[in-house]
Amino acid sequence: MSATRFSESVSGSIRDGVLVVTIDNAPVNATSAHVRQGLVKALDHASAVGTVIGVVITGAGRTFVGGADIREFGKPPVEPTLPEVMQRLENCGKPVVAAVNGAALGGGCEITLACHGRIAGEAASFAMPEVKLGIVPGAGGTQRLPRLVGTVAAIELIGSGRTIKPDEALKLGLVDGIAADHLAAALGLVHQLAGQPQRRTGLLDVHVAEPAAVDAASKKILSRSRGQSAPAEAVRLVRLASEATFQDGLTDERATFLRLRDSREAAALRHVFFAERQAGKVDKLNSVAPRKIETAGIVGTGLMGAGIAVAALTAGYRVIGVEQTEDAATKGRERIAGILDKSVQSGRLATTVREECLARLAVTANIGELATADLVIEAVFDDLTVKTALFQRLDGIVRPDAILATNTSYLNPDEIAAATAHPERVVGLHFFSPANIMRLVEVVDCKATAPDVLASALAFARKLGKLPVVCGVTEGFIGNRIFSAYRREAEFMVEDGAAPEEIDAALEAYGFPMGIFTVYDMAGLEIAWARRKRQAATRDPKARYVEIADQLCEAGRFGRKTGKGWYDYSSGEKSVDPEVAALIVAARAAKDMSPRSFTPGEIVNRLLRAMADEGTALLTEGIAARSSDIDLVMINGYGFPAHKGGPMFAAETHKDMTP
Ligand code: 3H9
Repeated sequence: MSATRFSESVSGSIRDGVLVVTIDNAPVNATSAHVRQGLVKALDHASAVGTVIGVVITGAGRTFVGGADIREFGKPPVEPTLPEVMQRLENCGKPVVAAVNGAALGGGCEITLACHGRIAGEAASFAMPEVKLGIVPGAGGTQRLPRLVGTVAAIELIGSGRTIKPDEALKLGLVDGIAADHLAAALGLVHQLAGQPQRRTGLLDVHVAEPAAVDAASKKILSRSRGQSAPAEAVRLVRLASEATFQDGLTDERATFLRLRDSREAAALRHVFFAERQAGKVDKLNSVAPRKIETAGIVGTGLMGAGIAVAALTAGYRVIGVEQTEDAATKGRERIAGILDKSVQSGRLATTVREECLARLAVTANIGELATADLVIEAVFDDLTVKTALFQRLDGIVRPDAILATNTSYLNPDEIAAATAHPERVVGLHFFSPANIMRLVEVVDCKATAPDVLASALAFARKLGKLPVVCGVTEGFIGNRIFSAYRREAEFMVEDGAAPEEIDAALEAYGFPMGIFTVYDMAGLEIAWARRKRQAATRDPKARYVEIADQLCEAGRFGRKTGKGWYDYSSGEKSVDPEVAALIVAARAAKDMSPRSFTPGEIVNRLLRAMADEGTALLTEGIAARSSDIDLVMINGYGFPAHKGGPMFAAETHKDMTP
């Protein structure tokens, strides 16, 4: 029978007496208004045609259904709503089975829950990622999932947004079966269910788990949610499923969903979602093909180089690590193997993948082996003389079409490029430590970088699973330049009267995992001190300069590793140090400054303003292409809370940026 079109994105055809409904709404089959309308029409059709015994729902392409259409959030509602579609599905008089061909996310997973049966294809996956968007499932997910998988698993899945594969879904009871031919299996299940009372998920009892297990699962989610409200609401709603009627649970869920959808937190997380999809897109590269990269050379296998090597190996690249001596090469290989081992222990890497990675790794003291590399990344000591000498040497070793990347944090990559015979093949790849874990990579488009070199660096970073953000050349690139402004402002405030611990507490209450002075102590104070000393001769003598950090360094207080910094760690715990307080008092007195008090709101406002102002300067100078890129850098590299959207988002959307 020919296909029937129920809406522009939903069509159906009859197979073995079953209406097979396909949702085809590129790119991810989101449940936009025409999908919802088409589904209802398809169900009406199946109910009306006597020869149809049931319905199978599937998705076109790689995705089953990617969830609600996030672009519709904030727009006037269009009927039918997704919860209404779910009611229609669940109450359909004929069996409806989901044939899950790909990702069933959020509202997509909720569609499967409202069906009377679920068959997973081998490429299927399931997740309720709503909390990552600052919302809770809003189409019955919090009430139906615990009825299928139990309260504990539902808390864990909805509270974390974690994606699961078919085998775990089967174990949990989320699906009835896994089949290579999911469509045929779903048709078989419809035939099995036809003529029997419908298996309505909403009518099932929630399996009552041990209260201690429910409490432990809830606590785990809440402990990770750092000031966000969606995970706590998700946990509350799942727990409600075993306490209230199905209808009351649905009503509460809907009200909570609508309230959260319109919250600042959800707006911020939606901004981050779309910002991530924009990142690394460069207009001038639209028709530029990247070069083929199969082998990555990494010069320097210290902490940073080893982390980059692990990221490249696990992404499938062949890696040649280069050290200065055989002994250092052996140590480098051990360091890389050690990181792979840790990944295996933590369950992030399969043992077989570790073996494959090691088989693709060579670490050598012979730099000549880089002749076969398609891309060479230097991760050596951050010193201009060292780096320019290395790049000049690489000129004579690598192939003419090989790309050279510098991982410098603060040096000028244009100066490094200028020292080579072919500056057009030089690009910056600024990784963050630990490079195998941190998602952010600043891809530096240098003065002479060729477009296909930039495109290749972006493609390489993406293949590593990183979030690449393009930036121009400036001291510290996007992140460290904003971080410097942030730190400078924090130090101004200390001089003005705020204690470091007050500033840290205000930042932590806002959502940063750590306040700036705690971060400063963790990273070590000596690197920034050395840089300040280098810059002393060129500093504007009229510009405000706070000497407290220098005085801490002069007293040997380099941070956590020396037991003392802005705080005292000699007891093993961080504590406020009266010596630092005295030093601050003396520094204020030396400048004749009388301290004033600050509220936490004032502290956060002033720091966010400093970050946003520096961000605006980066945009004006053309260093950053879009303000959302700046937000991503600060969120993914510097602990800015994602649920606040980043400093630029905070500044653009709220004049008062108090917590
Ligand atoms: C929800 O369901 C609420 C319900 O409980 C209740 C409702 C009442 N909507 O990521 P990609 C776009 S909340 C609109 O690069 P991939 C995306 O912007 C939703 N657009 O592809 C991009 O556009 P562009 C819960 C969406 O293959 C393009 O699709 N669902 C949506 O790497 C390709 O995206 C989620 O949170 C959407 N839902 O990954 C799932 N999703 O090309 C969110 C994507 O213009 N989505 N777009 O930049 C994902 O996780 C990934 O997109 C997915 C595909 C895994 C699906």
